[in-house]
Amino acid sequence: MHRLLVAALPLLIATPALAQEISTGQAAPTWQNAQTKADALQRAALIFGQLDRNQDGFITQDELAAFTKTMGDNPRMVGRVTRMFASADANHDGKVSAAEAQAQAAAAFDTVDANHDGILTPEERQAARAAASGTQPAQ
Ligand SMILES: [Ca+2]
Ligand SMILES: [Ca+2]
Repeated sequence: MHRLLVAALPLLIATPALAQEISTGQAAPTWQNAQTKADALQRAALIFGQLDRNQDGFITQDELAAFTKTMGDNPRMVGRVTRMFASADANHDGKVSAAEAQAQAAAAFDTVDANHDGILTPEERQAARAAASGTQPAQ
């Protein structure tokens, strides 16, 4: 039942503050800061290291499940993470390598960086977040 869930990788949202943002729709303070591509890749590497618990160079389904559980398995967050993992797992072997993680982070950065100036502004982040969520919490 958690086939998709366990194949998820939160390359851009794996810090608690950012996960909180995803789950609540509220911007975390760190999310407001402009970010360069180098920052994005560095953060992706750090996140990868945290998620790769056994340090084998791959984020596996079990490791991902452990992360989402830590984050409370919020359905919206899990759903977004699942989509990110699916796009990161370029060779579809069910796990994400460090290289795949870096490529995903770079691609995600370029997607959010609407004017391609190498900096993510709060406005660009907000636009990307709105586009990614698709649904707003309007009960
Ligand atoms: Ca691993
Ligand atoms: Ca892979």
